[in-house]
Amino acid sequence: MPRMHVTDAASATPASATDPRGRRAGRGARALRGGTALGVALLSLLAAPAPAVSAQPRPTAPPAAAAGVPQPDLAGLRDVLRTATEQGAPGAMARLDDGGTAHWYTVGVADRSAGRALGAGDRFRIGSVTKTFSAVVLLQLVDEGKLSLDAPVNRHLPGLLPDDRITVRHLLSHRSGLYDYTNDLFAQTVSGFEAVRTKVFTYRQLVDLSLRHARTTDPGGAYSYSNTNFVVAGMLIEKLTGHPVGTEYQRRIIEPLKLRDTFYVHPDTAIPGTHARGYLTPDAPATALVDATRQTVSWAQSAGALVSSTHDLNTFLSAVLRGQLTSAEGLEQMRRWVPAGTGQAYGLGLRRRDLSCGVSVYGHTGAVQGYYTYAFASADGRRSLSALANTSNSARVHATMLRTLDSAFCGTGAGTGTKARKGVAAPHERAEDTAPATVRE
Ligand code: REY
Repeated sequence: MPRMHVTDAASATPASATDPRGRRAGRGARALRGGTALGVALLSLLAAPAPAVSAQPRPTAPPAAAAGVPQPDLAGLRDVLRTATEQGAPGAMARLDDGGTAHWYTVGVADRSAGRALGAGDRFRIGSVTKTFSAVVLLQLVDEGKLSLDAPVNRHLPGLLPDDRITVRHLLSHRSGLYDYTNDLFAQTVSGFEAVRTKVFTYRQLVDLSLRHARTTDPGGAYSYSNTNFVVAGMLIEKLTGHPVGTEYQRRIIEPLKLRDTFYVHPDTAIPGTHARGYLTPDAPATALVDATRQTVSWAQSAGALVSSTHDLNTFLSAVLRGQLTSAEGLEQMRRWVPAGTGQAYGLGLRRRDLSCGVSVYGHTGAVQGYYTYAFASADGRRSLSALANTSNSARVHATMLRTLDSAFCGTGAGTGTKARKGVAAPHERAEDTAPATVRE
């Protein structure tokens, strides 16, 4: 169990608050040590307004609370994280940004061997939230007149796909019918992971793995989540810009938004700076967690290999939804929805979740070995919630972590407090943002 460490800076002012990314601690921070077995850190401060975007300046409205969204249930949010650690996650954390006010909570450990408590500024692997970054880059290329959403992919990548009718829009909305090769790679969780941990794939090798299988739909048919789509998206980015995807994330998103914790290090296996280690849950019950921190994530690349932090993810999603990274038309395209399971829809690299209280939130989840990531914002981008559990392949932890959204956007009305249900995810939730066959029951 993590050592007890509670920090409460709820009344801190900007000048005195502790920044979770490691800036100075001030007089507002109050450290309490005591007798419970569980570590909980709570910090809350008035944060600076979102940074202006330098590459594509857009008018930035002053911070204001999200419109039409109930007050968050902060105690419920903390309880959800605590539950995730009780269910086997070594650590869990969340950061909520609401119209200029930030709250963050961490529970448990970043490193089981060292016993280091999870820090609110710790970096982690964000898995498929990377897809939203890739979609934004492609929508910027559309804005620049270099790409049309309804153009056949093969126009830019001649002969790559077996059907000329597959368009860029089909890729970004998971309606290409391209089979998800990760079904095959990770049918066996731990051995599958170890087989690719240090591998470096070319994009084409990943596409070839997919094309061994029949397609799942005709082009433009029903939504079927597939990493293959966003591998092809990465190929498009590289073909159209002449640069590696990492360069384009950097110059189009990371630098303009001043995201100091966001990195595309593929094929390096290390996460730069202070980070949470990731612990993969094996399929066999009562087996030891596997430290999966070091890996190339080459099996995902532009579909899932970015590293980030809760701070940066909130900044990013808020910027996406406020139209700071694309034209208004580009954002509108991202928010053209296709059905994607009960209470969910998918746009272009963006998921909509319709919560029990009637509020819809927009973002993505991510699952790479050792890391479950959740990054969503209100329609106006004014409230954003990013959360991490440093484990994966656990349907229970995933179901619990999804409840961070109810706490953050539905408030106490959602029944997310200590008495809330601790069930498993519904089938459509289990299949979210991962290859259907890689989902653990
Ligand atoms: C890959 C398997 C899931 C994860 C996937 N991830 O498609 C994308 C994402 C990039 O972020 C692995 N599960 C786990 C298994 C199950 O191996 N047999 O949970 O770590 O959504």
